[in-house]
Amino acid sequence: MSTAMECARPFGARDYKSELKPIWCPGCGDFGVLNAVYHSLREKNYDPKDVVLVSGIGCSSRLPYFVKAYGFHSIHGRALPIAQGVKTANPELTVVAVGGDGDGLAIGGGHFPHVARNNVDMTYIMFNNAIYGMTKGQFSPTTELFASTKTSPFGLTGEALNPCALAIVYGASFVARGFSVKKEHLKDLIEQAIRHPGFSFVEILTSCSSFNTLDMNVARILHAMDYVPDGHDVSDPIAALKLAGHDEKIHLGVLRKSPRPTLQEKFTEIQEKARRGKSATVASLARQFA
Ligand SMILES: Cc1ncc(C[n+]2csc(CCOP(=O)(O)OP(=O)(O)O)c2C)c(N)n1
Ligand SMILES: [Mg+2]
Repeated sequence: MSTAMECARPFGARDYKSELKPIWCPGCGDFGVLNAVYHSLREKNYDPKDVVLVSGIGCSSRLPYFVKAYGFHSIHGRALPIAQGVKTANPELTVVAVGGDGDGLAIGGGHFPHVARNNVDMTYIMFNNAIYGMTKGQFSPTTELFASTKTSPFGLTGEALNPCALAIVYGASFVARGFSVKKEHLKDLIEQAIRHPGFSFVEILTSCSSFNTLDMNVARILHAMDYVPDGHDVSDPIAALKLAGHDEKIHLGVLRKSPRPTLQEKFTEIQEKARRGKSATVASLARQFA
């Protein structure tokens, strides 16, 4: 379970800042996300030595460089299996995977359902700028239909995927959507996601000031955004899907929460069953066939 470790002193947001200065473009939404990450770690006084950030490749995936904690800037699309490995090897760590819409839904799209169904106790923050930012403006799986980009000069024919709807269908036990300019709200969502025992997914709508001048920009989101209504039942997957995939509004907030045994708890249960002789362990199978 993700717990803030007991530590000698309270940490300030500065304690999570590394010596490296972000090299994102002026006006990039990723600065807002980074700031929210610092403040969410400070909120529950996580000791930097107990935190691991794992990323793929992309502008957003550079985030671990700018946080004073353990970090692994890995391979395009492979943050999730690496993060699952880190958590499995040392369940005491607070593991946060970060990356872009391209990283997580194109090349890495095959990993997402599996960490969700395993309910690995970690947080996955997806920066959704609806474009491949780092490689300068190719469409991504979340780019709007008919958008003209470097790789769809006459208009994109694929319809945009909805990351939160996918997370809900994949069975993620916590699903939320934030917006990079709503810093206090975003900080609160990330903090809740890290504290949630199980796989937490946070989609963060963000902007690419250099290569996404498409529909999915700050002005459009500001116009369409709304907060999850007060009476929303996070335990109801259909209600969560309806909000996640709403035609006109972009709902920000916690869409879904469904506590279930984590991967670690399931391991323990299997070991316990084996100890009580209630499951087919390798040894018992060997005896059966001896
Ligand atoms: C195996 C592999 N294929 C392709 C690339 C090239 N590449 C680097 S980043 C990237 C896309 C980044 O887009 P996204 O994940 O949305 O991140 P952003 O830069 O928008 O934050 C691609 C295709 C790569 N580095 N490795
Ligand atoms: Mg992107």
